Amino acid sequence: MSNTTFTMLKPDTIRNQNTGAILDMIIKSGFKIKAMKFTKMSIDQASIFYSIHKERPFFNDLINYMTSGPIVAAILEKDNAVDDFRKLIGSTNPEEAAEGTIRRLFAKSISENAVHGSDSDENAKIECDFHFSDQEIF
Ligand code: IDP
Ligand code: MG
Repeated sequence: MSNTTFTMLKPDTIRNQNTGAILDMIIKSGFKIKAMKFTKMSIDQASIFYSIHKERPFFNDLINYMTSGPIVAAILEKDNAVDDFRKLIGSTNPEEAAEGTIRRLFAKSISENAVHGSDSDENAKIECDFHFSDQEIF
């Protein structure tokens, strides 16, 4: 069991001015910030990041959305980080997300769903390495 996960506050979160409220929930839920940046993915970067979904019908929409504006990328630390963070964000579709979860509170649709959270320890490591160099992690 790893204690690290990776998140992105997606472009809708930044556009809707929910960055502070969501970061506050994350921190108050016991996650420590190990790395953080305000950045914007290129089409090429987003295509690599989401390459696991390249055959899905929503792939092009996903890449357009994730490159439509800046994001906040962060590495988070907590015991049981991957699973606890997935619980905090809730289901992919906000209509199915549990009460009080970030997606239930802030996401508008299954596509524009406010936040990303790694789905496994293995992918958390890949995603942290994709966005951060060793010197950017504290
Ligand atoms: P996750 O973010 O909850 O892990 P994934 O299945 O890994 O969900 O999908 C990655 C992202 O692709 C979602 O967060 C969402 O932005 C988008 N997405 C997933 N399923 C759909 C869909 O059915 N229609 C449109 N967009 C989707
Ligand atoms: Mg996923």
